[in-house]
Amino acid sequence: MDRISDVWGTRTPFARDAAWPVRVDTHLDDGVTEDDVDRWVRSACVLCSNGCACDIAVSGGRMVGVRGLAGDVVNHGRLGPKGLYGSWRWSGTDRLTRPLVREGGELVATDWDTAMDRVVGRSRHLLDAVGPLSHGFYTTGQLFLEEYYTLAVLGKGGLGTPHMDGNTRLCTATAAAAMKESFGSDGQPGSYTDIDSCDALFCFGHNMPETQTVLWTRVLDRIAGADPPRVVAVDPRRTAVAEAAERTGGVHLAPLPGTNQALLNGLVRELVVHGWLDRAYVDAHTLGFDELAETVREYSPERVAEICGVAADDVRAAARVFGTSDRVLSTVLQGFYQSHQATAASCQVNNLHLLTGRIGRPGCGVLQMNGQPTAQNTRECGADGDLPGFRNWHNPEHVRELARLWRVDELRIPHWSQPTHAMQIWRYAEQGSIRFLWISGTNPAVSLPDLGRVRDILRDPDLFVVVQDGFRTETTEYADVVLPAALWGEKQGTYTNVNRTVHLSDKAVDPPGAARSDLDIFLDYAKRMDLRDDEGGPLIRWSDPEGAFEAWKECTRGRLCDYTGLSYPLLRAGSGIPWPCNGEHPDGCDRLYADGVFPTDPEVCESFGHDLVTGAAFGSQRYRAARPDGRAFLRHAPYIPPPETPTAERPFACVSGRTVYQFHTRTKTARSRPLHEAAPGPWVELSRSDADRLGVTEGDLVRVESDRGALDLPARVGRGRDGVVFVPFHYGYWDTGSPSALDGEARAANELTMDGWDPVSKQPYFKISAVSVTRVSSADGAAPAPTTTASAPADPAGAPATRGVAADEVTEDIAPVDPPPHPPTPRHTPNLPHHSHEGR
Ligand SMILES: Nc1nc2c(c(=O)[nH]1)N[C@H]1C(S)=C(S)[C@@H](COP(=O)(O)OP(=O)(O)OC[C@H]3O[C@@H](n4cnc5c(=O)[nH]c(N)nc54)[C@H](O)[C@@H]3O)O[C@H]1N2
Ligand SMILES: Nc1nc2c(c(=O)[nH]1)N[C@H]1C(S)=C(S)[C@@H](COP(=O)(O)OP(=O)(O)OC[C@H]3O[C@@H](n4cnc5c(=O)[nH]c(N)nc54)[C@H](O)[C@@H]3O)O[C@H]1N2
Ligand code: SF4
Ligand SMILES: [Mo]
Repeated sequence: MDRISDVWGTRTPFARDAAWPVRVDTHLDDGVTEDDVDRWVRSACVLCSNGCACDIAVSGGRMVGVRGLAGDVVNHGRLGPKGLYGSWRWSGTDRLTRPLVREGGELVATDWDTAMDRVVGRSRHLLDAVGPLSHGFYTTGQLFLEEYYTLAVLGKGGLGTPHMDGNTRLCTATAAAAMKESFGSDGQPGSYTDIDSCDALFCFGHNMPETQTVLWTRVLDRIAGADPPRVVAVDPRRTAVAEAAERTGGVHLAPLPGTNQALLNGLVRELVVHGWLDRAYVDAHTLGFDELAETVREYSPERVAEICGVAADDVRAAARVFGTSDRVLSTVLQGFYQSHQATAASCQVNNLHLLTGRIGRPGCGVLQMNGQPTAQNTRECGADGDLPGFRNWHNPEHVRELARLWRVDELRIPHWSQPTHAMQIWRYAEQGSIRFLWISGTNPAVSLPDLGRVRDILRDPDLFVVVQDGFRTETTEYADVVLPAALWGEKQGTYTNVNRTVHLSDKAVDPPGAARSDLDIFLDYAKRMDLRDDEGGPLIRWSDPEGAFEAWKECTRGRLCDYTGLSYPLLRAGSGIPWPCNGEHPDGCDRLYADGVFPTDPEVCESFGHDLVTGAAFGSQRYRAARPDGRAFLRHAPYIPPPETPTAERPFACVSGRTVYQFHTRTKTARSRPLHEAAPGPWVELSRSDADRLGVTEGDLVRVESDRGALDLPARVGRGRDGVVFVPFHYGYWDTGSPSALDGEARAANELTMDGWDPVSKQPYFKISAVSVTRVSSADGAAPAPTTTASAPADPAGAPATRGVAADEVTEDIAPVDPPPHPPTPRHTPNLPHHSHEGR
């Protein structure tokens, strides 16, 4: 198979409630056969949150291929283009193999002692002179659980700085926030197995076909089978979800960027007006119905149509699909999380399910999606602003639990104010109160909004910058110290995907040169800093991944994310296992909240909630007074226009996002030839009639300009809605030979984006910039945008078809074994008080 042209591979249709057939996808390096493989090493892909299990082929001490794991609950053997080509084919290329330190303005190679002496020297000096608030840690959603937990303990229990967050703030902060607001805690209610049973699938701002390709394969196989689900797409672009909506008798709603809350208020209103409600469920298991009904009253389909730029009848039709289908599954991602009123709109999706009682049973689920492969663990482990184990920083008993576990004074653990979110960490660095910034596993010089400002902050000589990565990136070029990290396949650890499934990834090969795992780097720092507990022993008492995992299990005991029933041998034996997994539920739990009891009890919950418009925290007293007692919250908010809307001068709304072949800032996928060649450079997508009006034809160079910056990009005359342009955010500067836009041509989408964020989740707005678009010069060929995806040209003959080459072929083995059974859905979610809501 050519899996560049055929992104989702061969159909294996299945009927509702049947088992999704197995299809094992294998890709080996050109010229390598299965006979050449010395060992297959158990792992899971780390190029998105789907968490597809795989085995890594090792030959002669090198990774030479991957094979999907037939018996895994997540992928039933399948892999997508990034999993097949992106996770390993860069190995042996220009990796960082030695630490680098800045000497006379230049980065020069050195040994670990010299590099760590500089890190520890600056750290000690600042702790003595200024205190822990001088330190900031900006991590990722791409390390392993053991690494995050170690980082969280050293930062929160050791140094005592509240300035810890991840790029997960840019990614899944809203998923966590929406679940905390509605259900009382982070933790995915639904399951991927809901795809097997649903009658309708709603994708809210989620281009699943390109960003969770294997999950979409499961959807396509349902659509191809008996009793297919109807699909509803909520996206201004004509994605493959929108095409599926047309094929299945569903609806494509293409709202103007930033108007989701108006649309969702309209959908909620339709449910109320038509009585498509489960009153018994609402009465027994929720709070806030009257306030919600009052808030949505004024969002008639006509008013929504006017605000969102959609047809009123389409709003009615979409609501009818939701209201009248037996089982509905919803997914939510960046078209909501990175847009305006992110948390408010994502909570409305939860409301659609709570109002209709469509939660906690097969085919009925909400997937508040993640993006990055291990973002779930950043949040669980508290390497971001959260406290480990979904603990509530506002609850003194939760803080005391951690203090006991870590044997430190509870006052050492920062909980005296709201944790510092990523954008605020960068602000403190800009203002000079943070003077030590340790960046691990992320490339902010491409991925943060308003890049001109980010470069200014990183360039400040008073800010000591440590960057820990496997490659030189745009960001390493601003570092004082660069630490070479081992990557996937070169280290051991676990991670958890969107639907709570935990996988173990074993070490397949040695890291290149002197590169070390992030775990070893953090442990080394803790040791050199001599971080101790109050008993005088070392604060961190583990020295390898399994030891860290065992320590983490204790931290989760009795919490919703209970890992105590898991172990490395158990995870290595079969497939991934979804938490909670403990003595009572040794096989894990497929979905949560089957009994309609939610973790909203004040002693259990992760947050006391917020006003969705201002972000004001409700606080313990008000929360307790509401007597949630295990009921979910129906949160509500009016629609408010986005901070930036098109004007006469900047008449287009610009959204940024992804293409199937590239991952983020391309540090891996640009080094994989098949993926690089499928989408080798940036472009801007215009609708056909906008292009006509501007006199632009396919491939013409156009200038896209916002109040922050300008990009000159080749135009794809595409299929999106009028008034909206799309720019992929993947393309930075390292492969142009210059590390930043300063000495090269600007091409990163984040030259355009703004410094602003959602009031509750603090997630930045990447999907709402007002821009002007002007023609610069004529085409020399089509834009370098793929033709297989949402970026396909309006005129199918307008650009050469995206395809792979024979050397990159993939083998598919269809139905070699029976599919794995679904994990069990327990009647009660472990560790929650068993409230009875009868007779309330
Ligand atoms: N191929 C690939 N896959 C990936 C990644 C990758 O880089 N490449 N990254 C992973 C990560 S970390 C993440 S977070 C996910 C992201 O996965 P997605 O959220 O699916 O990806 P995006 O392209 O960022 O945005 C999705 C859609 O939001 C739409 N949109 C923009 N503004 C609005 C709006 O105001 N309202 C609505 N309703 N829709 C809007 C866009 O048109 C776009 O099609 O993907 C993961 N998977
Ligand atoms: N305009 C715009 N901007 C966006 C988005 C958007 O849609 N539009 N999306 C946002 C989202 S959702 C995300 S998730 C971010 C992603 O943004 P980034 O996190 O900056 O993107 P990556 O390219 O994945 O950077 C990860 C870095 O970690 C390194 N790395 C990988 N594995 C390891 C490891 O095991 N250890 C260490 N130490 N390093 C490792 C990689 O080489 C790479 O340099 O971008 C955000 N920015
Ligand atoms: S869907 Fe995600 S996890 Fe699965 S193979 Fe593709 S990139 Fe990897
Ligand atoms: Mo993300």
